Amino acid sequence: MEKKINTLCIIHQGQKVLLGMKKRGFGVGRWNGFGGKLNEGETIEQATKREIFEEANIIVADLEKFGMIDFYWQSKPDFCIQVNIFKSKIFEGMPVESEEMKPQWFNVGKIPYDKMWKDDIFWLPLFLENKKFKGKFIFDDADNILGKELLEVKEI
Ligand code: 6U4
Repeated sequence: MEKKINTLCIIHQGQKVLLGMKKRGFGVGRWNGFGGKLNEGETIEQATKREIFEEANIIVADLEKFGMIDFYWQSKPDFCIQVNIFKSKIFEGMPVESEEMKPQWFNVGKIPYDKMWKDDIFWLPLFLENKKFKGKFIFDDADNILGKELLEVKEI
């Protein structure tokens, strides 16, 4: 089994969240948190901070892990992406558009779920209620959900 470790960070301040429109590569055209793969020798937290700085030009001061989800595709049974989902409430700097992401604030009541990964509508409401979760989603080749497991947990 080839398991790729990935990070995802969403800034959550009261009634608003900072998302980014992915401009290239994997997940292009979708609103998402900021994140990506780990560089060699990095911890998951270090990669999370580096990615949000590269993608939105902000430095996060706090990181709390809220979720861990394994994503599988039916046509690639030996491949999995593990996404480690973090919340940050405090950051330095002003979000700036990068080559990879266009940042935008959204009200928690107006999350653009129809232009996001199809799993987000299941776990993002938990995240917004400060609930922690673990799960697994299986997609077809068009990224439609074929199977899901999602559990609220006390600690990740
Ligand atoms: P490059 O292009 O090599 O810099 P990198 O930024 O390291 O890539 P990338 O773009 O592959 O990584 O990261 C994918 C991002 O998408 C990560 O933040 C995790 C996130 N992601 C992957 N599957 C997801 C899913 N099903 N739902 C979701 N986010 C997902 O909300």
